[in-house]
Amino acid sequence: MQPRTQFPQAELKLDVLIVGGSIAGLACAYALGRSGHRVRVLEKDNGCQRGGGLRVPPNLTKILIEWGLVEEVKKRRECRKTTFMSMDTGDVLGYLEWKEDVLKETGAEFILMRYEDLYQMLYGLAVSVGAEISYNSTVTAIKPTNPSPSVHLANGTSLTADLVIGADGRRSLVRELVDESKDNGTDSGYTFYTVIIPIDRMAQDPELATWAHVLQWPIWMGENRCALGFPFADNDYSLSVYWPDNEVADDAPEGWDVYCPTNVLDLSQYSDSVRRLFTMVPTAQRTKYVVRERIAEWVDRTGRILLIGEAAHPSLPCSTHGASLAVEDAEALGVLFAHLTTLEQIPQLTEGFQELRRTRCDFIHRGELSNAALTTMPAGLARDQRDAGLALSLKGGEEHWDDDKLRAQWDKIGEGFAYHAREASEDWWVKWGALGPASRHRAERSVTE
Ligand SMILES: Cc1cc2nc3c(=O)[nH]c(=O)nc-3n(C[C@H](O)[C@H](O)[C@H](O)COP(=O)(O)OP(=O)(O)OC[C@H]3O[C@@H](n4cnc5c(N)ncnc54)[C@H](O)[C@@H]3O)c2cc1C
Ligand SMILES: *[C@@H]1O[C@H](CO)[C@@H](O)[C@H](O)[C@H]1NC(C)=O
Ligand SMILES: *[C@@H]1O[C@H](CO)[C@@H](O)[C@H](O)[C@H]1NC(C)=O
Ligand SMILES: *[C@@H]1O[C@H](CO)[C@@H](O)[C@H](O)[C@H]1NC(C)=O
Ligand SMILES: *[C@H]1O[C@H](CO)[C@@H](O)[C@H](O)[C@H]1NC(C)=O
Repeated sequence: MQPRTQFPQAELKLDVLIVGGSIAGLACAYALGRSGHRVRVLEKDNGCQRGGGLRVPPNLTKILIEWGLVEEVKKRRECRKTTFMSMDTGDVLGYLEWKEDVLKETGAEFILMRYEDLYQMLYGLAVSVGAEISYNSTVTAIKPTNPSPSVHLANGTSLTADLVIGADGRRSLVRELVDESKDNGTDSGYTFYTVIIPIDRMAQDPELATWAHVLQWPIWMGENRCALGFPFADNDYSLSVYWPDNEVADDAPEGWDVYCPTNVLDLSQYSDSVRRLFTMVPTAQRTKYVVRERIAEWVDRTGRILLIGEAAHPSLPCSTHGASLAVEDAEALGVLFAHLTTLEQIPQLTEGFQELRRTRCDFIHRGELSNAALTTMPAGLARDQRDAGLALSLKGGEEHWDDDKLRAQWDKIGEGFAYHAREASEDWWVKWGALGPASRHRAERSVTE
């Protein structure tokens, strides 16, 4: 891989500690390290294999290409189409297809890949710019000590840095310090169960074989439940089902580290094909959906402790944009901190980061929630209208899909794909950053929110 080499170097180079070494943490380590900041990542797990498949939308593909990963990206599977099916009958209700010209406008392809592959690419980039990555390193406390914040580890060590970044995911510890509202979230009553199925096994089932190698992600839509599948590697197919959790009595925690057997779930309300697919493997990864109100602050009072990725804006599990928002955050932070000249500027830039990224993340999150609502509608007039809209797509493609509401819905998704994190961040810098550490950011934020 060939990372962009001629990246501008920051005049003032910082010591940065990043808590969490998943997608957000590794991307951020690269984005800051490439402009000369000295970065250390503290990750609690042991760095072994993890996760399943990811859908990588064009905006993320775009950043990966700019980061020099064009060959890696080209190897992946492109995906342009979604088929919508009824969970009750299995009938095809309609299609959504990203046409070549639409994707061209967004600047890159929609691709499918392993979570592990994205992780490895970002790891390679982070190490290439000198980031130090420590595994088996659980952070137990973060303190806004003066003059610079400190991080405490489970083994008793304390470290300080000019800037501490919380990239520690949905159950963020750093957030507990930064967000004074202390919102622990509300259980939505839903869980996502993900299974990874060997494609050669699917191929033995005549009906499932038709999905095994099709580069698209089918969605089965039922009442308060849905299922989404896609092939993401030569022999791996991902299926995630969205599940009303009150049917499984236990209190598993949130996160990607919970597993359960597939045969204890009552799949009677899922279509035959979803049921067969899901139970082809013995174990499912379980991710509980905990709803958090918009997290008020991503930056602590000192301006030196900052949240990014899912720690700042937890999304729906298995969302299309979880990984892309995390990498966009990293790109934005990297662009801003390449302009650093004084320590006093740090709070201005961290505040600026929040200002810049908040609107985008809110927009994407609202879109994802309404897509989820659209695919899990209960029977009734609204669902009939949805299905009638979808049915138009069966009659000759997207051009005929002119139901206003649905069209507007998917147009919004298209807009999301076109966003360019680096350009947006550079624009912000030109407009506000170059003015120096003025207090206008706090003032403006309280006016606009
Ligand atoms: C193991 C794992 C597997 C995943 N698999 C998938 C998948 O298959 N499909 C999908 O769509 N999404 C998956 N995700 C979610 C996906 O990574 C996120 O949606 C998105 O990429 C943004 O993540 P993030 O980096 O902000 O947070 P996360 O990916 O949640 O990462 C947070 C990181 O912080 C570490 N951490 C947390 N607390 C501490 C602490 N106190 N000290 C040190 N380290 C800490 C965690 O171990 C983790 O590595 C997975 C996440 C994880 C952690
Ligand atoms: C983490 O610790 C475990 C147990 O001590 C060890 O087996 C593993 O190799 C360590 N992993 C890393 C990446 O250091
Ligand atoms: C504690 O963990 C940190 C981070 O992995 C490491 O640098 C340090 O050497 C460890 N300290 C002890 C006493 O083991
Ligand atoms: C959140 O959880 C913590 C620790 O479990 C608890 O002390 C706190 O009161 C909770 N906050 C709210 C708002 O429920
Ligand atoms: C990805 O691009 C889409 C549309 O091109 C855009 O709407 C979305 O905001 C982008 N996402 C990020 C995280 O930049």
